[in-house]
Formats: sequence, structure tokens, C-alpha cells
Amino acid sequence: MPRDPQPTAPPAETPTKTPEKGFFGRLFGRDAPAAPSAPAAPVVRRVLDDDMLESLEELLIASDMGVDTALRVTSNLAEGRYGRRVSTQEIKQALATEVARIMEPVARPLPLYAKTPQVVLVVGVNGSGKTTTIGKLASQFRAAGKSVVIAAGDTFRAAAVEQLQVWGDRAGVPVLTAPEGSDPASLAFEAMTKAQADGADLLMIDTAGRLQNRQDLMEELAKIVRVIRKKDPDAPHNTLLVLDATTGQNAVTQVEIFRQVADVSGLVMTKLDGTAKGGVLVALADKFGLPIHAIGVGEQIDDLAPFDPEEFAAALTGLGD
Ligand SMILES: Nc1nc2c(ncn2[C@@H]2O[C@H](COP(=O)(O)OP(=O)(O)OP(=O)(O)O)[C@@H](O)[C@H]2O)c(=O)[nH]1
Ligand SMILES: [Mg+2]
Repeated sequence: MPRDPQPTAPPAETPTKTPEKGFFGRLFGRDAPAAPSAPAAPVVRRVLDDDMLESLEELLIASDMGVDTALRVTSNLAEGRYGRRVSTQEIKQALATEVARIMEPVARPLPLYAKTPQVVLVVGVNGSGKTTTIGKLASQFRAAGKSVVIAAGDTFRAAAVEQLQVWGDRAGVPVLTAPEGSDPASLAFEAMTKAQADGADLLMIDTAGRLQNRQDLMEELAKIVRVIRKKDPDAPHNTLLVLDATTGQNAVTQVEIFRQVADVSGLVMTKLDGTAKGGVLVALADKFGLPIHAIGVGEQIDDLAPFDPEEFAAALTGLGD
């Protein structure tokens, strides 16, 4: 079968490292977009064969989607298209549709319950964005007319408490603190007492970042949960695991481990404003089905957005590039 005319195109398997946006170009044997003054380039089509499916699988795996999910996505994509001539745009569109379909059920905002105080425990590895996310969430809840209390459960570092106080000031929310080095579980207990006495709608508990391989710190987290439950057996009502988009596949292990200790109820992914596209969220949605409550898109107080499956899928697959 004759190929579409592409006299200047490099071979499909150019071995150079291709920037994210160039992948489809490489797959279709053309990398550079036409110059603005050039006549409209003909739409390149290629047969969707095993080679192309394999390249697509590699693309998806490289985007942190995980092998299992990548295989499933490409096999769904091949259905009804295998052996047909397809264009880049069709493939991107089909991939985006597939990804959005996986993500749709997990795109759910943080649920609010009638019973107060609703306790939101925020956990995650070091530097994932817990404290920042609490500041942003507190601000959103305040704007929605909720009364919020924050507990600075990261008692390891004085700087952590100060950082949270700055966020509390910005959000207009009181921050309960304890002396550096004191037991975060007892602060959590006091915070529960105060939130109940004040009739607060929400109590957000910040915790120190902990590596999932530090057993002692994970035990401390379990203790915070046990202590809160003495005040309210249903608490914490939400346990948010904050994931950093730049950590890639490691997020899968983080979810696995944190779920064992803290009964994670939902996810927030931060730092999606950078180059990381958060492809691992597809693997997480496929594997765990945990709701994605919000995404961090910057360092400012308003930089927290709802998770939008279609927008996410379009960004991940380069649709619209
Ligand atoms: N660009 C960007 N930066 C973010 C986002 N969320 C958090 N950050 C930055 O990431 C860094 C760590 O954020 P923190 O909120 O301190 O993270 P943490 O999980 O509380 O960290 P530890 O308490 O040390 O475990 C800070 O410099 C934040 O400004 C985001 O959505 N986008
Ligand atoms: Mg912190």
C-alpha cells in the first residue's frame, strides 16, 4: 500500500530523544509542524498495526500510566481500528477519550457531610504539597461559608508551624499549634476538642511528611487516627493523600502504603502546573479507584482546581497541541 507523500520526513523510528509533543510526530514520521506560511500539510495517515500499537504502549508507559493500564488502553484503542489507516488527530482523540473514560468515575470533589466537625486528615510524603493544599482548601471552604480550623500536626519542625500559620492567615482560618517536638496525636486530640467546642464545620489536620518506608513515622500516623477516633469514631471522615505529580510511578507505592496505615479516602495531585502531566493518575484510577478531589496548579492560594477528566486527558495525550 503506498505511503502518503512525505519526502522530507525522517523515518518513523528516529532514535533521537523526542520532546513530549513530538512523539506523535515521530510515530507518524513527521516531527516539525508546518511553517505558518507553508501550504496546509496533507493529513498523514498510517496503518494502525502492531508496530504502531507497540509504540503507543511505550508512549503511555513513558507517561507513567503503568504497563497494565497502557496495555488495556491500547487494546481498547485497537478495537475497530486495527488495520485501518488513522491520523495523528484520530489517535490522540481516541486515546483522550479512553483516558477520560477511566478518569470520569474518580473525578469527585471532597464530599461534605452534615455531621460536624468533619475531620480531614492530610497525609503524604515529604514535600508533596500537604501544607500548601490545606491552605488552599481552607480558603475555598471559607469562601463557601464554612468555619474551618487547622491543626498543625507537623510538630517536627518549627518552620512547618510557621508556614501553616502564614496559610491560615491568608485563608482567614485559625491554626492550632503545639510546641516543636510534641506528640502530634495529642495536638490532634486537642484540636478535635476545640473544633467540637467551637462548632467548627471542618477540622483539617496537617501532618509531617513521611517516607512510606519509615515504620516509626507510619505508626505515628496510625496513632493520630486512633486518638481522633476517641472523640468521634467516624473520624477522620476524609483522609487525603497528597501526591506530587513529579514523582511519577512512585505514587503507586505511596498509595499502597498510606492506604494500609491511614485508610486513604481520596487523592490530591499537586504540581500539575509544571511539565509533569500526572499520567500516573490513570494507573491509580485503574488500580485503586480512589476519588481525585482536586489538583494543585501553582503555589498561590487560588491554585487548586477541581479534577477535570477531559482536560486532563487532553493534556496527557497532547490533544490540541
Ligand atoms: N508549582 C507548584 N508548587 C507547589 C504546588 N503545591 C505545593 N507546591 C510547592 O511545593 C513545595 C512543598 O509544599 P508543602 O506544602 O510545603 O509540602 P508538604 O507536603 O507540606 O511538605 P512537608 O511538610 O515538608 O512534608 C512548596 O514549595 C510549595 O510551594 C503546586 O500545585 N504547584
Ligand atoms: Mg508540610
